[in-house]
Amino acid sequence: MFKNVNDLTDAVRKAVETTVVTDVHTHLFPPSYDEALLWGADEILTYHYLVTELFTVAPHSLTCEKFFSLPKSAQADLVWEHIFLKGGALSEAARGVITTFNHLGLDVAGRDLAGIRKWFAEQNIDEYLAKVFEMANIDYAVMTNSAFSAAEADFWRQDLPVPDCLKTSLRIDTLFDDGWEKAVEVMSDAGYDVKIEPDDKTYDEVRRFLVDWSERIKPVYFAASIGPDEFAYGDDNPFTHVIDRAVMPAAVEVGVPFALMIGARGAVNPNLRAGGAGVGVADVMSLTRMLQNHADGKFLVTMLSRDNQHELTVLARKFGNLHLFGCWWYCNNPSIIDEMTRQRLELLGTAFTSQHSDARVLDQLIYKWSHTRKIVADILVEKYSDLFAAGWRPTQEEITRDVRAIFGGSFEAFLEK
Ligand code: HDL
Ligand code: ZN
Repeated sequence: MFKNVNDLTDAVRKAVETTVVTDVHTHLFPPSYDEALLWGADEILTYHYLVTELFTVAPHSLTCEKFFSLPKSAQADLVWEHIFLKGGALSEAARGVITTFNHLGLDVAGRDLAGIRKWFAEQNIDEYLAKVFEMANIDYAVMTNSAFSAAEADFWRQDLPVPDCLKTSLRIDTLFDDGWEKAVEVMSDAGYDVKIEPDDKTYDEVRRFLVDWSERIKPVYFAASIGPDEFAYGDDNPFTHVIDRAVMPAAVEVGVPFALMIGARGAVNPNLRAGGAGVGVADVMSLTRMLQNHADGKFLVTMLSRDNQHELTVLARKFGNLHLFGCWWYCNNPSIIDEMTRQRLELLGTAFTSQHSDARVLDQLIYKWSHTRKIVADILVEKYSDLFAAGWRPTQEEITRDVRAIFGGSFEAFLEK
């Protein structure tokens, strides 16, 4: 039993710092997947968040076309010059690079990019991957594995080694909206009897395609990113029919949740390529109808607009088959992580997953989790201090239990539900 609030808050901070996290959504790949796994100074500096920031300050003469035609190291040099040396590195994505280099023991104060690059060049990726997971204290990360990518299908056909710290998800965005025709082509080429104008047989075949892929890669969940305007469930439209007649029946058959990432407005500025998407407010009533119609299914949800968060969190109180995760993308900034985590704790207790890294570059795991742990620690110190002041006496075990819950424990309980 803690004698005073100071001992309690020290225990809370230690628990947040030392509890293992499960990273429920990333874009990482196994080292055996060739260059698909991004890592090192030039990749972390050309993360699409930083590239888009570069174009907010770069000279007009630097067009996207010119930039993307440069070698990766020259692209990184431009980001380093404009965002870090001339810009002050104050954005979350820039500060993250500094945090990562610092945690790796690299010469950040000296701004020695050449020396930093040299250090990365000396690393062995298999050992470095294990080192990064250990530094970030992550038990496993869930990858993004597209069911409609030829490279992905080729990788899984070869049965190449995948470290235990990486698990799969089945990414199915292509089934929706303007991807449908490509999805039909991929499934048809793979021997599934599907038509552009879907009939009952087509929906059954889409379901079989998803089940077959699931048997091959054993995904933790199905996943899709859906735009704010496209997320229109419940009307007599293709989106609703694919969900009702193929995706959810397959997810229930396989026994996995459907992870919906809602609100990315695609290609607002296509010139920025991966960084070109914006954000839009989506209709939470669409999700409500989906939950009402699929009580036998389970849904993991994160939304991109800050404006959607309160309504979504209240909805999570109404449906036991809905689990919220992460402060996604444009919400993955301290000011919004703080607001969202407080709101979720105050409305849901520990029945949510506080964060995911969305890491595209291996090294990012270090900063994405270091930054989040600090914010979560400050919030939990406040919440436990309020409880202590009201006479509640949490034990060390209970604090550890609660921290683990929002760092992956509740996610795993939801998967087993
Ligand atoms: O669709 C997604 O999974 C998003 O996370 C996008 O990949 C986005 O580009 C991203 O990396 N956000 O962090
Ligand atoms: Zn992502």
